[in-house]
Amino acid sequence: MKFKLEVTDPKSKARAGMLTTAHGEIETPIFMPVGTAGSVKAVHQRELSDDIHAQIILGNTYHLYLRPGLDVLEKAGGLHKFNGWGKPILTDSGGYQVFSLANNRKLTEEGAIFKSHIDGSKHVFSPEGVMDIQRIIGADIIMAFDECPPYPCDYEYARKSMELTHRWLQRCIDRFDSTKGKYGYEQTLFPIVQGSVFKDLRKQSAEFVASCERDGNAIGGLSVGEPAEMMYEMTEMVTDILPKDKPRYLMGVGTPANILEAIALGVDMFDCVMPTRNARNGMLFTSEGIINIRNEKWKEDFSPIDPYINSYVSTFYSKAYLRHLVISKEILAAQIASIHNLSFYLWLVGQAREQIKIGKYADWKNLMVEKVSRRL
Ligand code: PRF
Repeated sequence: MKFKLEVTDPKSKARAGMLTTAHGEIETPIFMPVGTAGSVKAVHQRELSDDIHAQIILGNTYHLYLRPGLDVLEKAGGLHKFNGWGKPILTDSGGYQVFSLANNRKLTEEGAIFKSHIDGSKHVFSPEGVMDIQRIIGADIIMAFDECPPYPCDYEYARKSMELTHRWLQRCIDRFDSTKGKYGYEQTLFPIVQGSVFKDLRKQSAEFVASCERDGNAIGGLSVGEPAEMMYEMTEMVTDILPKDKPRYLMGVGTPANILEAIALGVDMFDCVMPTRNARNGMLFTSEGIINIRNEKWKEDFSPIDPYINSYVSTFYSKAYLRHLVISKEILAAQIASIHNLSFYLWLVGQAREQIKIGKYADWKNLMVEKVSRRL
């Protein structure tokens, strides 16, 4: 995998770059729609590429391993062939999902033991196992197996957890580097920085991750309930240490404002369930601010959802019609709202990239954060 850093903003740490994978190029900064079980909820593949202009999507090891399972995925020729998404895919390693979804989970030096949230069956995830699974899924970018400590957590817990994540990372690297992809194309492994909200741990973790010299690096353990200012402070400490010539991925972040702020701190890649999950509850992100479409206020507002977003649904459907669909619990509501919100997120990072390229990101960001955070 290749990363070309194209431009750095003069008044912030924002960067524009180009990531090249076996399944195509990714312009950074980028937002990656979450396709947990191999599908971005309520959105089909042609909408993802042609309407939303997604360049890479996410899958989850935990979900895909449990269902449809590795036999099916391997027989299909990997996830790209199985779901028909021919562009890049990144998979999260499963540790985070085991802790948020599985039952009876237990952590040991070896890995995580858990019971499936689907049928209660017992499973073990180890760093080695999770590398093998992601090889079979066939993601272009695979994530190291880590522990994301809860917030708040005490210093000793965070330190021990970080040290375990580092030992697991070494095991991930050893396994990954001694195996090959199943389908003849290159895959790459991103390590994950942890350390909770403790500065010395974050520094230590970022230095360890940087020393692994992988193609890209991730920042985990943030956006787990800590104040936004703390998240930004930790992010900046870490981006100051991670190599400049490799992409940085801030996992599970966030609101439009969070993304714009983190781009200013030197982050290149993001994923979050927020645009799709909140869409299904009637929350819309627009270039003018945030809308709760269930609100009476939109009942007779026949203006487009967002005239500035160049996806078909954003300009074709009115707020009043979408409100009617949401209130009536029509399936189409989830589809339109999800496509719109994802189109907005991709538009936002695309605008950010343009502003970085003309050297005006910092000032634009300050205006835009205010705008996209407004409640309409
Ligand atoms: N680790 C992994 N996946 C994640 C996180 C993490 O810390 C987060 C934290 N925001 C989201 N997804 N592996």
